[in-house]
Amino acid sequence: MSKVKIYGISASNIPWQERPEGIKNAPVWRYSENPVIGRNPAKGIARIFNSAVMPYEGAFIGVFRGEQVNGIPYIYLGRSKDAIHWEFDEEKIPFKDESGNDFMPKYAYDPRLVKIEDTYYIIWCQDFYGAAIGMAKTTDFKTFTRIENPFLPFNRNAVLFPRKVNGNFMMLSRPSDSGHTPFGDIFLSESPDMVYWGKHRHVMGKGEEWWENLKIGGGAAPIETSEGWLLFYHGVTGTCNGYVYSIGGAILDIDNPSVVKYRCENFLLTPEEWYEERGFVPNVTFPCATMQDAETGRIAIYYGAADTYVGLAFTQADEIVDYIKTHSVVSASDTEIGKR
Ligand code: BMA
Repeated sequence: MSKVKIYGISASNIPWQERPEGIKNAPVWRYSENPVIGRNPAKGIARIFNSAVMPYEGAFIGVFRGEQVNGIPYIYLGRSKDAIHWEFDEEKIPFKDESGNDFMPKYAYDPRLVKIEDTYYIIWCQDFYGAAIGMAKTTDFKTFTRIENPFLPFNRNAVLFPRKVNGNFMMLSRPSDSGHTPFGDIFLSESPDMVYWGKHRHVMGKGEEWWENLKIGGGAAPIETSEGWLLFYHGVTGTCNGYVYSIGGAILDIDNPSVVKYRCENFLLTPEEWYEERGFVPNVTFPCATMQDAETGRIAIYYGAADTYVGLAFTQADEIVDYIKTHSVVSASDTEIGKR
């Protein structure tokens, strides 16, 4: 029984492996059979990475960033009985506009999947006269209706909260540039209706610590816990050989999520394995989803590896919350409400 309580969607059949002996740093360990999705996973798709999954009807469903063999990314639906072996639809997700007409983005990448009340939302990055956030909703994973783009370009890494807070939908995002964005902080926006977004607040900036000293971005949808919103995000540093993407952790205030209560000064996971260090873009670990089990506190983290593979890692709510709190360093810009 986990001491830290987890609220929201929970499933006891998520993948799990016990913590191996000998972990010296953060209590996060990789699935021994990683990567769970390898190269050329489906016809016409060269690589799947940076993808989001969730429990669905006793099994699992996911939205996957599929890099087509022409190099253009799109989002594909996948299903699995065990959340490890996946089958992908051959066709891209057929997005429609609100009148039911085809409405496909020019490209789409880094999808997140979040259930709020009875609706599943997919949030991704796409062209809107520049890189920006696209959104769609579905209730049955058959019909996918695009909704208004929430923000102006340039913006990436949008992550919805799994419930309304103070009566409004909440979304994290990371304003960016049109290229590889050598800067970036996480902001929070809210909306009464998923159309109009405002009350923008700064949540947290790139870190003091070297592993996240270039930019940060939201990762998995925040997990509601008795300690606050547990957020797995990515932090980036620039080296003479390019960017390195690690996974970080923070806990946001439950009623005012622009306020950071705890922020771990250490990365939770950083590229170390061959599938993280070697691929289309080396040295990338990029979380897009977690699944959790409230009873045991088990958390499964899904992350893109080297823009080529999907990796799976595990942690446990009590341990990760304790680690983040024990190693927390917050700055004034983290703990303030984020309004100037
Ligand atoms: C970011 C995004 C991610 C990608 C990362 C590393 O800007 O485009 O999709 O994983 O770069 O290439």
